[in-house]
Amino acid sequence: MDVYPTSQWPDLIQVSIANVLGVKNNSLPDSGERSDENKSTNKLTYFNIGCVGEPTRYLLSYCDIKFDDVRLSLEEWPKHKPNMPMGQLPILKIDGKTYHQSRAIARFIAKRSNLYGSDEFEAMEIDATVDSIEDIRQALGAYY
Ligand SMILES: N[C@@H](CCC(=O)N[C@@H](CS)C(=O)NCC(=O)O)C(=O)O
Repeated sequence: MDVYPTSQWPDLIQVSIANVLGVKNNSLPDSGERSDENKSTNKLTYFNIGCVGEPTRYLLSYCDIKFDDVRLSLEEWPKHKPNMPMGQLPILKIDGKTYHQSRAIARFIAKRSNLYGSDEFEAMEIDATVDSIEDIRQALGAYY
């Protein structure tokens, strides 16, 4: 396994973003496959920050999937926390059913929108890119 020194992280982030954009250019979403999402009531609940909720907001917007963008304040969070899966956000409600874990949600949307590669190998590369970004995000979190 490659171990990248921290000095290379900005380059890695750029490569990761380029990979994601490359995937996007190779398989633009087909609006016919998104009719379910557009008809249903999708509600994404997260805090008013980017962090792990923003990729899902971005994906839903990019794929023209309508959704309610609910942003809880830190003051109202304690009353919601006990009712959340794992006591955390984000959650995505689709037709009244609650789904959680940001990357599981993002992968679901990507699969439904033909943004998850053309075969299992491309999907693995996409997974690796997402997991690398998560590794970097967690490492950077140590500084905040
Ligand atoms: N693995 C989870 C992590 C979710 C997570 O860490 N959520 C944080 C906000 S970034 C949270 O809900 N914090 C409030 C709390 O734990 O009380 C995911 O990716 O969805």
